[in-house]
Amino acid sequence: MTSPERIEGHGGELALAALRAYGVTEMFTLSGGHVFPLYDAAHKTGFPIFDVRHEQSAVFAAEAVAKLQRRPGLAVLTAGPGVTNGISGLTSAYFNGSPVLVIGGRAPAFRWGSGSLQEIDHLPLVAPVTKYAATVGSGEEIPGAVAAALTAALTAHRGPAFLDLPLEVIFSAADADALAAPDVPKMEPDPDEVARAAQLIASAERPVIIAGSDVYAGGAVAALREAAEALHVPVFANGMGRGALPPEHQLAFAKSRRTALTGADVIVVIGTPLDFRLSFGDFGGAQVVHIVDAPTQRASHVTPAVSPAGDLRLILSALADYEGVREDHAEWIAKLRMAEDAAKARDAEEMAAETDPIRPARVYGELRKVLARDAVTIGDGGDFVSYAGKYLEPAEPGTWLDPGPYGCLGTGMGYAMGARITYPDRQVCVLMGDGAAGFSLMDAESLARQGLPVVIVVGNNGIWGLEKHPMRAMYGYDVAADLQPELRYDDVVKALGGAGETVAKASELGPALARAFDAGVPYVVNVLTDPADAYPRSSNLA
Ligand SMILES: Cc1ncc(C[n+]2csc(CCOP(=O)(O)OP(=O)(O)O)c2C)c(N)n1
Ligand SMILES: [Mg+2]
Repeated sequence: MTSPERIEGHGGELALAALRAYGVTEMFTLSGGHVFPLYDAAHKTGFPIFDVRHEQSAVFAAEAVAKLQRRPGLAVLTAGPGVTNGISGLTSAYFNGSPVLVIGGRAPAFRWGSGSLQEIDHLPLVAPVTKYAATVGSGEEIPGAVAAALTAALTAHRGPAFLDLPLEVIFSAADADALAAPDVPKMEPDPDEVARAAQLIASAERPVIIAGSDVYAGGAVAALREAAEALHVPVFANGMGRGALPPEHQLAFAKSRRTALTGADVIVVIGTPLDFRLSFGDFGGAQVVHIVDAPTQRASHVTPAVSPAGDLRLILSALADYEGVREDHAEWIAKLRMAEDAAKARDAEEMAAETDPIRPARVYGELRKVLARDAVTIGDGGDFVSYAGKYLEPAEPGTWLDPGPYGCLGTGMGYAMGARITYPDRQVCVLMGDGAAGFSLMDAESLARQGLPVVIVVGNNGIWGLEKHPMRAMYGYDVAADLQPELRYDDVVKALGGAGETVAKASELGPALARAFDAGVPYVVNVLTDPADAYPRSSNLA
């Protein structure tokens, strides 16, 4: 019997009831006996289970729903190797501030040390890459442990959490207090710091905003727009912040970043770290305002002029309400617009270029013609994905998924699964290097078997391009950088229950993409691209 206040059942049932209370609506998993009770609980109550061929895909899928839907994503992994295979996914979620919960099975506690199958203490392995990690000691502690893990995961700065349930805890019956809906604390910023930031931005001559993933994660997209409009500041974006301002907005910029960062006198970085993607926060003479969603996110390697910390919506709304004197920055905005338009014209030429072999730019030129405004695009690869970042222009926030600063290859199929489940009716398109394909393409089987169609455009240059070109530049030769040329990744996916085709001529790209989006199954457009083409970058190490 289960009352609204008390809940009875085996450990899997107690856990699932608590997870539901926190808004978890599906699990991603790969089978293992240690976690059967969670499947039993799900099966009996119609809770969706999606299964994969490698645990990393389960965690990446959980991360995708967490990133896109801004609620917890759940991966259930079996004891030992199931959990260790999920660690790159957990680490990516840690770097990305994604509220992912991994529940692991665990060898029985009562005979710990006797050599049970897959007996290993997961906590020391996952502790450095989670916000919360614990072993649940008894059935009645399960709801409280789920609440603690998910509250930690959902509290800014967000991030992953881990729980493992020893065999006897997950299989035994118990009763426990049922959970109410979560109460996630919001941090109020220091008003003086916010006022100082507003004043700096308003009185700057050439300010720039760079908005990152936490702006989307914190539900602060509308507040960002209001702040930018109120203070007349051009906006660039990275990660999930891309598309925060629609591309046609007069303050939305993407391609004039270098002009902006070298010319600005105040650079406002919001909801993203001052890491390698942003010159480690050192922009020459410009003053930096770093707005973060928690004090832990303040940089320790540079000292910004001011760094307000707290709920981003509150901070950005306060900036929008600033009542002091402000510059209109019109000249600066006009200058950036000129640079932006010139860069756009160059890009348009590259995206239309008729070359043989095909250059990646053309792939994106053709893709842009068929992508809907709300399409979800996912990057998993090296140079091919750098080009995606350059040429694709997300029009809505929360539609672009890249691996983030951890830069882990292999997110593709897991992210695609999470995106397809989030948006059953939208286009979902993975841009995948041929090297990256090796990490997760087997999970095209999981997508095909579970009726989850996605389009996979493989940039097939036959090399680990982002490594081969830099190695040649550095040493004059390269090793361990070649792949089989012209490999038929489309045939691989056909064999796995999907479909696809290989494209060698630019003129064939458009029709192939149209077929792919109509296919209704996982579909590979395997594009043979020019191996000589290298993405131009200032630092070639990745
Ligand atoms: C898990 C993992 N292993 C290795 C790397 C190093 N790495 C970064 S980019 C890259 C090459 C990717 O090649 P491919 O996916 O074919 O894309 P291309 O650069 O050829 O377009 C490698 C090996 C990484 N980022 N992640
Ligand atoms: Mg490649």
